[in-house]
Amino acid sequence: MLENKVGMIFGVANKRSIAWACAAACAEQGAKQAFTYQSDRLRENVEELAATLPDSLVVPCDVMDQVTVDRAFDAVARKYGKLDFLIHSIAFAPKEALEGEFVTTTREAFRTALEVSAFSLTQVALAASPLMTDGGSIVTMSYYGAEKVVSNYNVMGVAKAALEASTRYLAADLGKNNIRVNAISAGPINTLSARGVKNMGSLLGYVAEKSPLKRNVTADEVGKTAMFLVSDLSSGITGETIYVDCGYNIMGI
Ligand code: 1JT
Repeated sequence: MLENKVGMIFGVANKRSIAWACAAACAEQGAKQAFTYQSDRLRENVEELAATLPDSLVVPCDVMDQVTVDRAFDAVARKYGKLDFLIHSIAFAPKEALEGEFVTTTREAFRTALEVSAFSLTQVALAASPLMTDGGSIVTMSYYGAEKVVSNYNVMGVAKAALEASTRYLAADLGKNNIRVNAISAGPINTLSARGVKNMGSLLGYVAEKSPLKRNVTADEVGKTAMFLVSDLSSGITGETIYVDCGYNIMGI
């Protein structure tokens, strides 16, 4: 399904990362992929994982530093000469911002969360578009806290709302270049990011009980949906937020 396609994956921290599940699903379909890592702390992890896939590339990229973003895309252009898809699976907010009340969010936490988690999509879409000469597909990760209040998710919910709106505006801009932009709204998954969150265990249990499928979604299921969204199977879909949450979002009382 993805033979002769080149992808760029942002957000692998370890083998449990949603970004890694997406990369594995795309690799299974024959894609070649470049991986970015945010800091030296993550370099070895990402290099080890990428080495298990054929013809991969690993490059540093911190979205807070535009120079590193430009360099990462230059490295992809040099190695592959083009880009067909991009998976954006990065978010950050200071730990204090993900507990207590939203009303106490500081200017600094707000700026950081929105810059890393939402603006970065626009940043990488702009850098990717000149390499997507044959059209392309961009996929980002959102969460239900973007549209309904989820206790403790706080400023990340605001950032994900901005991310989902950005998905629509980018889809409108880039559609003329046959570049599609979509978001996956994933149910909660126990990744490294989620690990730092208070009461994640009880949240996972609550969501599993309330969802139609009576379980939590897996990173693998999110990965398969990302593979669909970057493949030609989804050629008519852009600007959407697709739920991969075992149906949780459809439930009322
Ligand atoms: C971040 C973190 C973004 C955790 C995230 C996230 N998107 C989803 N999660 C899991 C989650 C977190 C909370 C939650 C429900 C799900 C942590 C690092 C910063 C970026 O609230 C009940 C807080």
